[in-house]
Amino acid sequence: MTSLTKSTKNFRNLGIGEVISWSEKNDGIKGETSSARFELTVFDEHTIRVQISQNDSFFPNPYSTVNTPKGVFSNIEENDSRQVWIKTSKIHLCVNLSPFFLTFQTPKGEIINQDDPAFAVSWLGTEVTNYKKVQKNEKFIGLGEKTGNLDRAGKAYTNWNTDYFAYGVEDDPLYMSIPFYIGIHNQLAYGIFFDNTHKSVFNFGASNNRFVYYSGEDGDMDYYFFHDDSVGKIISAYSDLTGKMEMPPLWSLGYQQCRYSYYPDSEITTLAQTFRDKDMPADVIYLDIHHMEKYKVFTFDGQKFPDPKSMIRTLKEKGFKVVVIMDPGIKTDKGYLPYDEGKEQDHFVKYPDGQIYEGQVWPGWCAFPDFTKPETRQWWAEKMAFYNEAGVDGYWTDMNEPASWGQFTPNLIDFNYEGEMVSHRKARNIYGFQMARSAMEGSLLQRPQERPFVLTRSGFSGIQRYAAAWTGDNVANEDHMMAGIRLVNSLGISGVAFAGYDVGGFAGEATKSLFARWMSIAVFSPLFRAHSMINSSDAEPWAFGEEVEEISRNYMKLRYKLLPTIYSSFYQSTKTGLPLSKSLAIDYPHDNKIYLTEFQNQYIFCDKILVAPVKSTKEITKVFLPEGDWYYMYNSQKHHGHQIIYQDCPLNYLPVYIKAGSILALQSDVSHTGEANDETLYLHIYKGNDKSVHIHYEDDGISHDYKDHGYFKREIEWDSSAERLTFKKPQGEFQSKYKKIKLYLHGNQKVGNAKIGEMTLTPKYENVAFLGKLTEFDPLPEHDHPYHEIKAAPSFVIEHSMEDFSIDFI
Ligand code: NBV
Repeated sequence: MTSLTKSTKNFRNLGIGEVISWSEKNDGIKGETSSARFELTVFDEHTIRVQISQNDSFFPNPYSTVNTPKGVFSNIEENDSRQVWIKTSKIHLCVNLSPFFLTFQTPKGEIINQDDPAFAVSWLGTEVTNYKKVQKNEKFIGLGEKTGNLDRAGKAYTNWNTDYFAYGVEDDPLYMSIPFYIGIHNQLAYGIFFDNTHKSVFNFGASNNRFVYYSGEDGDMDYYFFHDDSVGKIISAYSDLTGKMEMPPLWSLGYQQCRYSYYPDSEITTLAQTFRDKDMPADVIYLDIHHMEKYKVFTFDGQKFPDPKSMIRTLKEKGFKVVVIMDPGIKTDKGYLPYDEGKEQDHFVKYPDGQIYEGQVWPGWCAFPDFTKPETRQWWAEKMAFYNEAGVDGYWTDMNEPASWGQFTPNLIDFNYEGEMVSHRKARNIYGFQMARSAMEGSLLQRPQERPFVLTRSGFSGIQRYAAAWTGDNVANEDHMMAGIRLVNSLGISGVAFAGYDVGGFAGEATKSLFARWMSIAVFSPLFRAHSMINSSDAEPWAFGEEVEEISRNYMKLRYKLLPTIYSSFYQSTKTGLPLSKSLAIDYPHDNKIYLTEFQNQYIFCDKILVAPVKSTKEITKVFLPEGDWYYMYNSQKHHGHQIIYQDCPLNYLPVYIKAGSILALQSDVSHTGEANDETLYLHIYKGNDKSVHIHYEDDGISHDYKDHGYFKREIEWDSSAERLTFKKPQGEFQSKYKKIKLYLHGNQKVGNAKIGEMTLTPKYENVAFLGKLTEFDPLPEHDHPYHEIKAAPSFVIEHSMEDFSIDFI
């Protein structure tokens, strides 16, 4: 092949020009123009990769993707109009040859997405951009941890991982980059993942009315185009490509308490005991940077923590797990083993002349391990033996953008990048991802029998394979509370199902009401962790007075009751890649209302719980109920969907609705996930219109046995019109924790008896409350309280039989 003329000379910047030649290759076509080469590869029916380069070969991009082309059938032919068509069962891609530009269509011929024909893919110097036409009323969602509205139209965003203390709710960029978005228009949806780790820009129509575009500062145009018939399927296709999370340890779904920083050891054991004394369920306590001696990673401060092992043992006896922070910066102190070793074994990033790069962080001047180098990840993983020996259970990778004082790492620093040797320009966005990977591998190395839990601040597409994410240093105010929900939902659209925000706000001081509301909302967040900053007032759930304590307790208990549903949903997510917190844009993408600022924060948790977050200052709010019927959770009042309702929202009742036709699985109160429940599974059955299936999933919550039949999985089918509930035979070899099932029927269902084969059961009528007892703090009158409980719900108790059986409500 002749060497290509770089289009840097092409000051008019008009695409890559005419296709000179093309040919078929495995799973697609390849070809060249006068200035670039291209390859179009069919990954599967709904995924096509587009690679365009000015170089002789494409960059490998080794980090984000885990999938290779599946070899599906596609039809390829050239027509008389100088167009090559690549057709799968889902996508018809038209490659215009003169000049080169792409049009993605449905098999019916509807345009899903099209390059701006004039510019298509163009270079400006080293910067490569793909310009796309905007379709009528097109919405743009996703892009991971990005602030702003659910619909990103009219805004532009930069991907450049940034340590941003107390960011504003419109600020950009933050800590993590996920160059994947979904476009929605004309009853269609598609996804685009731009696999390029350089600084990139996504412009969804800011400052122009001609196109949207995405650019990388350097590298190839390498993107994946996804199309299927629902937004959910597009997210699944994206997560087939970039990977899915594995089952996290059950304890990580409990309540997590963090603080910058708890010390000394006695403060931590008292903290743990206080949760138990106050009857507030909790599972995790974090050790932030003050656990270290002079902030040196892999050390304990001998004064504050003279005997970490026994402190951690005490915490474990109380049912707590311990997660420790790890910052990447290694203090450049001679005699400090990690520094000496790192230097000697060549683990630190360097200037191109071979001098180790130093930047300042907490410990003072630091060297930075090159997590893009396999040997360095392995070295770090081995170093984690230090924490493992102390009994630490999980790892928290902070400051891994990487952060340093001044926030301006020089671009010429070299990184290994799996042997490619690249500069900071290409490596920065991947650094935190690879640190989290190393932490996860370290956890597996140290405790091969246990599932790792890693929480990361920085990351890139694919991070979900290694870690949960949290949204960094938020601020204790109402807008931040709402913005955090959108960040988590946007991460969910972008493949990161396990995410959360600092409940109560990291910076600043939460008001009483803000803290209470935030706690109630975060019960419905995949990661439920409160955190706050040094030199701020206490921010534990009992630190805001008795009323907030009661609200927090009630909601924390609700979280634990809901764990059977939440855990089953995590399991589903490991299979589908779909988030636990689903923005309404996933299931109702073509309903314009859901994008309105007043409704854009609403989401569906675990596929059945509609959460309508509201600021703590509001006592009444508008809620948009999407199509279908919905039951207000606290009293099972039924509302028809596709309407806006007005909802009272006193501080102790967050607006939450259950989707008609759902089955909600609850357990009895427990004080932590390691505590045994009462062995009854409480199934709340909501009347709907058709059939629905609930998958109940259990395993031991900690080991990898679930990968090898060590699970209990049972489909429960609810046929609302026939009033028949069918328990399919369980699968797997794990023994269920439940001996009995108690069924509650909601929605004025015909309540006579229930029949299981020949056996007839008569209902008991019970009042059911999802939240704790009514007390003086409930602002609403005790008599005829509109919300507190479901009156006289019919209930039945049955044995948890291991066979197939059905119950008919007659
Ligand atoms: O380690 C201290 C904090 C941590 O608590 C926080 O969660 C991180 O986002 N860390 C940032 C460093 C300094 C924050 C001002």
